[in-house]
Amino acid sequence: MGIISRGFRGRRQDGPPDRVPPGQYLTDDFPVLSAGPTPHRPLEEWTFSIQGGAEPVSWTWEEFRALHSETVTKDIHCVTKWSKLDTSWEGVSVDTLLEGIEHDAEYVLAFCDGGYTTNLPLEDVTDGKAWVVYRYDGEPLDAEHGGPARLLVPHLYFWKSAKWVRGLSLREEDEPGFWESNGYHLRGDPWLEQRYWGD
Ligand SMILES: Nc1nc2c(c(=O)[nH]1)N[C@H]1C(S)=C(S)[C@@H](COP(=O)(O)O)O[C@H]1N2
Ligand SMILES: [Mo]
Repeated sequence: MGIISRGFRGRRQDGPPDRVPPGQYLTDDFPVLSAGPTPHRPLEEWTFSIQGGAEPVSWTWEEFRALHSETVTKDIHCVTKWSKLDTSWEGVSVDTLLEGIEHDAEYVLAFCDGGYTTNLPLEDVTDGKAWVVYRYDGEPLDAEHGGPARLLVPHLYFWKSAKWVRGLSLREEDEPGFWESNGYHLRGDPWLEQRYWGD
């Protein structure tokens, strides 16, 4: 009897459907996607701030590194269709950063060295869903991947994981960030394929 052809899939692996959202393929590489040049902020000038609460809060690099950290292993999904499984990160949970801050916000806008911004509903960055990470795969985070620190919001498309992040601005209203002002979806859930406006 003949062999049933499964069709040629090329080098793009589909991966397990419960791990890889619709339209995505797996990669073992770690592509770099940056809308501009890589900023190089010296650590002694670096701070992380939470704005828009009753009182602004800010940590120096040293203070930030002394906060309770977590190591997490997560799958990441870029809107350009690559997904990468089991990436390992260390950093501070956004829950830890928001502890004790009084506010009425329902959204945050992450802001960064270099001017990039991205908006997120507060509920997408709380309850153990988001971190400000400074280590990747056991090493300090490379500058091209967002070092010294980036946001990690792995359950949303990776453009929400702002590189070179310097703080979160608490907002009562949703305000589109950089890509969201340029046609990308306000929320960006990869399992719902929320890639562009109208998806
Ligand atoms: N500050 C900043 N953060 C950013 C970006 C950017 O251009 N600037 N690109 C976003 C996009 S579109 C993606 S897919 C990821 C890419 O992260 P990587 O370069 O570490 O793979 O960073 C996101 N965060
Ligand atoms: Mo992206």
